[in-house]
Amino acid sequence: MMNRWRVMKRLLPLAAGMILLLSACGREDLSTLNPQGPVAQKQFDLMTLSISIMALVVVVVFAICIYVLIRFRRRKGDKTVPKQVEGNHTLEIIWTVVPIILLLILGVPTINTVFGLSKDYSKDPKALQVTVTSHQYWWEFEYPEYGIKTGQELVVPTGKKIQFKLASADVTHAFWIPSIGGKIDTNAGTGTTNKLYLEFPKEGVFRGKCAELCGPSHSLMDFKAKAVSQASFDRWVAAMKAPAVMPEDSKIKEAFENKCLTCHAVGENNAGSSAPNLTGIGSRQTIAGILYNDEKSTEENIKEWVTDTQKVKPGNMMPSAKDLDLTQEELDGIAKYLADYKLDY
Ligand SMILES: [Cu+2]
Repeated sequence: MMNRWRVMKRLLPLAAGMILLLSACGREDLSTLNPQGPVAQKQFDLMTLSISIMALVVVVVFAICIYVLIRFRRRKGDKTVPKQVEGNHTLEIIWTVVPIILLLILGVPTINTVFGLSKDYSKDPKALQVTVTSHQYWWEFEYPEYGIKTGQELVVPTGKKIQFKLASADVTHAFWIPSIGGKIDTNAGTGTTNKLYLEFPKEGVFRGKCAELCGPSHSLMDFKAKAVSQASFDRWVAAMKAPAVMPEDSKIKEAFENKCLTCHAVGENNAGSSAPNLTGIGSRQTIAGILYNDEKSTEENIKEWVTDTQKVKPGNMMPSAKDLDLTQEELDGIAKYLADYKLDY
């Protein structure tokens, strides 16, 4: 007994550590159990309903089972064969009708919700349209009504239906913001656009994930959904559409144009879309979706990322500084310029 307690005591810190780890240490919530919008709420309600029904069935079945095991067990010295029964109409009706009722209670709201959540708001003038393109391993968000594109951080106004049209540029990924709703596959190839609508009633930053194994950096394919007021969203759109801010230093500007803007884009120059649009990258919460700018400075994170992109996200398409022939001076200059490239909204 003493021994067992000692082992338990030793395991306690490990258990506590696991709980901390599983609760993601206070970063944005990745849980579907804490819904932050009506879509996630409906999905959560369905989970609650189905788990309650299942729990009820388990409790009733186990109670009957345990009762029968105890009440009708063979007692000492009892050699008689139990009475053989076959076909009890009352029982048969009960165990046919009860599951049918339970399935109806489960099925009707499920079908209702599934069809309700697949409503298409792409023709609704009050809804905001966003085109999502997934890439190994980043997310592109295009706002066709405004002619702007951004990467990794989706900015949306609160209190509006956001209608997403989703597809992939390479392999199958899946778009998922656990506390807001989802998930839905983004498929590669033409004509395989999926649709999903979400709502963000509260302002805040919500973490999104790729939910389809898509390669070595699948688990690092994070994005953010930032819900802001309509006024703030309008300011963001205006700032995104403003002329691009370029590096002041001519040498840095040249390096940035020749080595970064071949794939990336800034400001109204939306040509490059093989890599994330960098407009206002200094205002984003992370670099490369996973390097948090409140842990290290944005500048340090950009340098860490560009110095060895494969170390940060194995298998991604972004070349590292040495492949781009970036000198230390150019890297420092570009990192500083990008970190200072903030949007006011
Ligand atoms: Cu993915």
